[in-house]
Amino acid sequence: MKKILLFALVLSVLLGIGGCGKRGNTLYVFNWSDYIDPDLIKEFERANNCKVRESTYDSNENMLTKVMSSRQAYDIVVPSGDHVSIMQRQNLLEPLDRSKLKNYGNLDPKLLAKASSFDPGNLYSVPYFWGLTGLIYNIKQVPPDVVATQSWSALGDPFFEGKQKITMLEDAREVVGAALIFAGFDPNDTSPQAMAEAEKVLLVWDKNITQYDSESFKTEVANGTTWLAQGYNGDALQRMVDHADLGFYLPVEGTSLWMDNMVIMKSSQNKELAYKFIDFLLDAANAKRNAEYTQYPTPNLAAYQLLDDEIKANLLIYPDEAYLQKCHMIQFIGERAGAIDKLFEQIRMN
Ligand code: N2P
Repeated sequence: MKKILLFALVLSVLLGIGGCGKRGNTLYVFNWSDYIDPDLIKEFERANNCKVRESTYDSNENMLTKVMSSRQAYDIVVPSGDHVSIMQRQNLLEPLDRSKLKNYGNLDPKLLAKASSFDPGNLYSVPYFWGLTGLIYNIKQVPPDVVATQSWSALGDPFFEGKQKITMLEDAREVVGAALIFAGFDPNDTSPQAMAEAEKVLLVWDKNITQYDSESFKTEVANGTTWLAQGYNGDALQRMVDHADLGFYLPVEGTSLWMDNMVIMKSSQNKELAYKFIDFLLDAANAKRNAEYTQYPTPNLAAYQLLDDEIKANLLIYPDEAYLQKCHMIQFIGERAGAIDKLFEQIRMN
């Protein structure tokens, strides 16, 4: 009997099961696609003698469904602000011990104050990137006059009639939000009047939309399958590096503004390593590299200061104050989000 126990013990040590075993060496990160410099992950793995397993998602809705249904215990997830509130209310998030994040002070206090709107006191979340949503197009396919005014109205331009060459994001808050802004409302407004006006706009746009999808535009606008698409600014700018035929603008009427945030899941099996990972990404030099790779605006002030002037002056990444005044943060609106979801479903099913 003793021999069997000893054998089991040796085996479990060899297989790395138990106390400081395999799980202690693997960090499960669930992140948006194209949202981290892969070299940073490799460096973190080397420095901490661990493995980072990253899975990706392309919408908050898909992320939440997976988090709720999967048996996989993720350590770190990167929800947008409204979803930080949703997840916190479902008791999914670990309150953060800031003493474990020595680089926390690198974050911009102004953006932390903004983040307080969805996470009061910044207790559960660490801003990762923020950004804006706009329109990306193929300049060979879309005539200049369609995009000359840089308006959301391009989505309903008669040029696209019967062509089925536009996609919008698979994101109720973004799609209905764009229609609300175009109709002169705040994207957080769910009043019957706002919903009715948004519906009118969406019925026009929808005639030209082939699908509501957050991934396909990344390859299809460049290869000409899609001509115009709603997309997040960093995703669009990443594609423009290799493709001269792409254009992107932030619509003149204004747009939605969001912030995505690192959270540690309450169910995380590896919180110590999770803190190390977050702190590694908060390091100024690392956050700078990550911002250069993703092309999203960084909430890390120390990293921002290290960026080249050319990036800091890029108005598609860091718009000026006048434009930001026209942008609206996608807020947590509780049950009212139901009206937006319903309208989105109705439009995309019709
Ligand atoms: C990254 C998209 C993240 C922005 N591909 C959406 N909040």
